Amino acid sequence: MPQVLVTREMVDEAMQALTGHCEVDLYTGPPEAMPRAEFLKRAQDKDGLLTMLSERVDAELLDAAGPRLKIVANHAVGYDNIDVEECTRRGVLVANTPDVLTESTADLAWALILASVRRIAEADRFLRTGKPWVWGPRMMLGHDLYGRTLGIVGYGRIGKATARRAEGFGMRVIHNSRSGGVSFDSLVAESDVISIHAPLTPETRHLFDADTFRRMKPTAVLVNTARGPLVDEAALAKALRAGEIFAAGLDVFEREPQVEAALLDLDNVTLAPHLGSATVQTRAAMGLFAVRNLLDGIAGHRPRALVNPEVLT
Ligand code: 8YV
Repeated sequence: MPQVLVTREMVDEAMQALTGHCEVDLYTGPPEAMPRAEFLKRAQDKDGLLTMLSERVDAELLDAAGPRLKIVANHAVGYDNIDVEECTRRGVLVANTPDVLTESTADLAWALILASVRRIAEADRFLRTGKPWVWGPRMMLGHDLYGRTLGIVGYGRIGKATARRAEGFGMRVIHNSRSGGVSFDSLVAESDVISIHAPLTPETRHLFDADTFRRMKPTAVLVNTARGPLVDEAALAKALRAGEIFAAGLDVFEREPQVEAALLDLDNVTLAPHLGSATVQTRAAMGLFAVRNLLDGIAGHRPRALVNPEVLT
């Protein structure tokens, strides 16, 4: 039977789909991600790896895994944790799970947009203090969405799904991406809400830095459900504290699972622990997709979502 390593327990349907097809080495250690040394050790002699966002698959890991390895199936649409070029050079397939998480991630972007403009997390925290309060017309004012501009950075599947939802809120939408739309500078200057949906690449790292925040409207909000390092978190904390922008909603962080300490004291940021695709329906679909990719790759078939088709040619 083929040997596979699963780096974190998936939902039941997905775990059951592996049963009978391969021998599973499942990491069930403490809730943190698998320590690197453990990953290097347990990857050895596996036919396939089923990985999550923070397991780095690079030359060192591929050396440790050895020549049996046929596929790395990532339980995510993003694969910035994988050195795809190195996998390709060694004939190792890389697969991801696109499409199935598009709508749930767009929903979470909107949850953070609404929480940011209407101060939902702050309001909830306030009431839980038990402090006395009297309703007043100046209390916890947020901003309208209707008639204002949503700027989408990265106009792929999730960016488009987020844009579609804007119609219901009566917003104007602009976007910026590698293939078109308005310039990044115009988007930053014109948007009342900016939602990030671009992949993490050397070009997009710290796309949002101190200089970008200075060019945003002081009433604007920034939401990131893509990858943490697109935003300079320390600079964001400063901008939020100084009132250079109104609020932010973050589902992803620069050094996950750590959150920049300076953000934790701020009331105008809403935080979530990377929950973009965290719904019962989506996680079942993602898990089954990743398992299908893994088993196909091991059996010598073309996985449905293959990132490096060059390996097969
Ligand atoms: C994953 C994600 O749940 O798909 C992605 O790229 O960020 C999330 O949907 C996470 O990466 C776990 O691997």
